[in-house]
Amino acid sequence: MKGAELVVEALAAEGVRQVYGIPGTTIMDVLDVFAQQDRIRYLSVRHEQVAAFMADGFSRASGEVGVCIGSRGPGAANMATAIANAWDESVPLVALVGSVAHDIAERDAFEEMDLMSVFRPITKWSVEVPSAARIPELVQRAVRTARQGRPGPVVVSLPLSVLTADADVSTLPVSRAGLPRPAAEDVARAVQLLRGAEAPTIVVGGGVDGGWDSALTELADLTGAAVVTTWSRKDRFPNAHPAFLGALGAGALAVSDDAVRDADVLLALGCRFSEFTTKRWTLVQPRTRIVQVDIDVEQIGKIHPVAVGLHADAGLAAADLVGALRAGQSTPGPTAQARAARLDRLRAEHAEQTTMPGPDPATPTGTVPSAALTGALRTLVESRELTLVVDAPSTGVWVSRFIDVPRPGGYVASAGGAMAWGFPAALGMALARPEQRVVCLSGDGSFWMVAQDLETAVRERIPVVTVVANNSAYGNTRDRQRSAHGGRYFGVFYDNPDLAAFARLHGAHGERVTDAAELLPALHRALDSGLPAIVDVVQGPHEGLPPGIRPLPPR
Ligand SMILES: Cc1ncc(C[n+]2csc(CCOP(=O)(O)OP(=O)(O)O)c2C)c(N)n1
Ligand SMILES: [Mg+2]
Repeated sequence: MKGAELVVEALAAEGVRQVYGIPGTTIMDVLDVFAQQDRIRYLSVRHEQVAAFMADGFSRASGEVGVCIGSRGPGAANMATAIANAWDESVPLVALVGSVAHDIAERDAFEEMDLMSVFRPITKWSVEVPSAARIPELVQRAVRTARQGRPGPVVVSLPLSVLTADADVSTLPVSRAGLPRPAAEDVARAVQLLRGAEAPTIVVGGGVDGGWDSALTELADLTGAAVVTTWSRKDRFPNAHPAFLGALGAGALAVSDDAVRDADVLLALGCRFSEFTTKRWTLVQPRTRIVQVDIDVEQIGKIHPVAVGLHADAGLAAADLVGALRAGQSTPGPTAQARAARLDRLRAEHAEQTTMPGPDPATPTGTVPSAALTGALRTLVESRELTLVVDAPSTGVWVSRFIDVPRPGGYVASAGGAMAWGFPAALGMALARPEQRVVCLSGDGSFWMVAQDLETAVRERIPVVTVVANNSAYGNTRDRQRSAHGGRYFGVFYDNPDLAAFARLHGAHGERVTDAAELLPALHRALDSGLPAIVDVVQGPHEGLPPGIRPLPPR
């Protein structure tokens, strides 16, 4: 077989169903093979960054590895932001990138780039395939590496000379390793600490999957712990559970932070104690004894010294902790009473802090305040089964505080920080699970970084509804000028065209909303259209500030 055929065979052998990409000289042989088969659906997009973000979304929604492809040099480099974001967020994806033929390498050939040096610092693994005969081994290993252990992105560089060469090899049997269980003695030590805790708190992180496994809630019930999630991971624990106190990180409720600050024992499940989650590493107190569970042993004790480390998959560790807690003695009465009293107090504070404030009376007429946007989205997710994808708009803080995730898979947010992740990731999620409706909330600044791919959504019939919080501003950074530069606004405001008209121009459904009362009906119409849709939510230029914060007058 030719190298290009082996690439497609290797992907198919690993169960890859879809690949997103943009053509270029160095990968045309692979495209030619895609054209002649129907096991893998190839979708052509309009920017390589979008291809990689779509692969990210596909991966998050399917639990499989997302795959994207781009040509050498600039095509590959265009994927870098999305790959770095996947690296930050432990998302398994494989990016295939073309590169110059071996026989002309190291001469500054056209678009030649040292791709390994570009990608190594932002991937779990980057590899250049040296010969056609090694394609099955290295491409299949790329898929396995992306998925196994702590997941992450892998870049595979495919020189043109390798893709056009012949090799007499076939694909390899698929091999998978099971997930690691914690050592029994570590579980016993953890249980001993948890049994004696008067103020236990569980921090649920991205290492916990979004299936709301009953072991998690049982763990909360058996330990009497308060439960919070890390930043952007509010979907990892049933929000209606009585121990649940919200997500940490940007815009966290005071009570979520307090539950960590006052903990005597902290059980961290698949959490890397990131800068935002920990308020720049000030939240966890030195006296708190930590039980840390992580699939990546390097994470254990990296930020905070731990009393007990469990090197394990978070779900299996939760199940084993539940088993050991059930089998052991029960917690002494006075300790159990102290926990219950603490949880009652925290719950009361939580109820108070999650009451949404009314719209700011200073909201300019003809615009929609964040409170109304959040309220409409809340009603929508409560009344229709859909996935709400939240990009990086300032309104993300409102969503995190005031919208409870109603069901597993009901909410997906990015913690990597890259603007523009939302719309393409939502496309990948809808492709992974066509039966699931997907609504993306994006900022206008973020949406415009990837808006050209509305054409892809229409052409490929991907009916994602994108709600654009249109404040004609880089709101998040405008807020920095408010808080740190005395309201000297510079480089943060711009003008937008009518986004509903932009949508209709593409054959998508468009709604433009200038009055809060119109929003919910517009959202329903957009979903019912069955088309890709944009809901342009017109906001004032200072909209998106966290609840209770007022803009400063411009200087
Ligand atoms: C790719 C990228 N560029 C720049 C930034 C810095 N940044 C963070 S938020 C933000 C503004 C976001 O504006 P918008 O999407 O309109 O959302 P808003 O805050 O206005 O709701 C910027 C520029 C970033 N996070 N990612
Ligand atoms: Mg904006």
